[in-house]
Amino acid sequence: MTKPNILVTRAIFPEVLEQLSQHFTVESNQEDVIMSADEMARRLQGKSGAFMTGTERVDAALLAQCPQLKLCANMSVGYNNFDVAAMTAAGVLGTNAPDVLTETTADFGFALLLATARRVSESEHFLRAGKWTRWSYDLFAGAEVHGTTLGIVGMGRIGQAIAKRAALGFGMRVIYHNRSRLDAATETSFNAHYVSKEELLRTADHVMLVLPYSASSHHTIGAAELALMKPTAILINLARGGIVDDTALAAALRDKRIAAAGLDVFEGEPKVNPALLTVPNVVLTPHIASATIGTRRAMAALAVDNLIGFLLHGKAVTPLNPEALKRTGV
Ligand code: 8YV
Repeated sequence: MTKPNILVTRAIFPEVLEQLSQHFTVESNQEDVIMSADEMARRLQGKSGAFMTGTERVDAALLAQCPQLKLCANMSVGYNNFDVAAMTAAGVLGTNAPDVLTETTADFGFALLLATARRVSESEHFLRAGKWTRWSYDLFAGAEVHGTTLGIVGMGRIGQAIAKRAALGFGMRVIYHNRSRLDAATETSFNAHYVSKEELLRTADHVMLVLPYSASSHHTIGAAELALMKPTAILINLARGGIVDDTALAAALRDKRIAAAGLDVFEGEPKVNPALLTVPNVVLTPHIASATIGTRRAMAALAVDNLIGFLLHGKAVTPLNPEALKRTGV
């Protein structure tokens, strides 16, 4: 039997390519060149599957040029890089990588919250610059994390893993806002209280954003929402650029309308709004919330399982749009 052809759009662990090569004829991109849409369409010719990451866009224009394509396996839980409706219309299945990154990403939520509240980056720069000459009572005195109220916007798998850490590890009061309310038993397990977005913003000491990006979550936090937050509050964005209006946030940080922010994702990343680079009360990281070697291996393994499962056995592990298959009769 001839092996199906697939494209791996970005550099990946060599052993992942090796495993894929046992089952597929693989065109890879270990040089990690970021492809234009035209280049990707060209390299997808004759491919029935693609191993992708959150940095590649799949839309109607691309799909129209790739009639053989059957599966796009995203090594990412978020899939706002996929136009799922266009994929369904074209009979192309999408898969994502849920669950395997939940705990690691929740850990990073606390890494960012603690680094921001306790001014880790700012104080380290001060020390490295040779400015530390003596102890003083308020040297880099920051904000408390334990025992405070954490507001979580988006209470999916990662939101719940954060809530568990907050309640059980840091003795925090957890309030949350989500499209749907959790069942009572789950709420009780981390003593979480469902509130409106406005109440959350007004009452939380720290706000963590872990909701998926879509047209309806665009600028969930803008100038009006920032104005509701306490002047002592810290905002953490682990979700996606575009959920926060970065221009409004930079102004709020500059004017101390909120105390600080910890950001792992940015509008238009990898570009970062220059105004955010000039304010000291922000901790900035380059979209690394899921970046441990173990978790990245697990995310890649799930994308591989989806490619093998679907292209060789007709069954994906984590399909996003199974209705796409009705169109192709796969
Ligand atoms: C990925 C992420 O690193 O899974 C997600 O949704 O944001 C990150 O874990 C990124 O999308 C690259 O695929």
